[in-house]
Amino acid sequence: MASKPLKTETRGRVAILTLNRPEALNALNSELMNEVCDAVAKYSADEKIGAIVITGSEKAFAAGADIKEMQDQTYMDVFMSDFFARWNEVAYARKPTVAAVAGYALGGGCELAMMCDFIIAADNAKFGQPEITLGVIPGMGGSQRLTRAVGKAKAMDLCLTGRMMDAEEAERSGLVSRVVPADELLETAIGAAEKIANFSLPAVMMAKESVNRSFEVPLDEGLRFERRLFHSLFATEDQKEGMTAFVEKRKAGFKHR
Ligand code: CO8
Repeated sequence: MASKPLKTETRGRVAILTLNRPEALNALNSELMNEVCDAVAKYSADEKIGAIVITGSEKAFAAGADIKEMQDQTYMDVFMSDFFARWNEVAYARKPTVAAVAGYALGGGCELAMMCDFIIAADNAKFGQPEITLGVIPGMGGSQRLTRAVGKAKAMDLCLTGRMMDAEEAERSGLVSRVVPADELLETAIGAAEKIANFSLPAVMMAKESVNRSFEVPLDEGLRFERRLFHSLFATEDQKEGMTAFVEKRKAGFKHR
């Protein structure tokens, strides 16, 4: 029996989704998309889970959308099925998501990582949007999220030449939040997720929503949105607990986790 293309496990309040198609360097096919999106929906709705880590193998986070699945598709096929639109569900997850990237994160793999709230990279990670070498362009956000993350010059360079950038360049460019040795990647990502998962969940979700909002609206609207969310958190017990714990010089015990 073929092994499952996605492995899922939980550690405390963290769900870990591991892309598992080693024979294809975790190329993203429709089955894997559905499994990842189902898992993200399931764990987002699970009150015992406070954060989700998405990872791959040491050789590849994901080497792109599955070229063999796409090869013979026609315009009508991809248009009528709105091919791969479902991946957006990862970007719209309300619970925080962390991408732990080792090895190749190319094409759809880079785009999936960018749908997560932030990326922690192993020192062997390689990012790129090589679609141009296949006669197409990025289709899951590569020309949009990458440009917002690294700016026009670098995004154009990557999308037009199809070259890869290593972890050091990715961190320098603002695509990844941290680079760690490959053998520490998963523990670092789970540690970050665990930390997030133990804060007040409404505050975490609002922080995520507010940062994401900055990409959608003018500054003044974004500032107003942030301020209103900030005000609303004073309706939570966790605001009282967090501030009282600080004043009493003890660790906060958040209730809404
Ligand atoms: N799709 C399918 N199979 C793949 C893919 C892929 N993206 N990448 C690797 N594989 C397979 C190979 O075919 C090979 O299988 P087999 O042994 O059966 O031939 C196996 O994985 C191992 O790969 P290699 O032998 O090539 O391994 P190397 O270590 O020599 O090379 C590379 C690694 C450099 C990563 C190389 O595999 C490569 O270039 N892969 C393709 C990278 C790429 O072009 N990715 C972009 C794909 S297009 C895309 O992602 C578009 C997304 C947007 C879609 C949204 C639509 C709306």
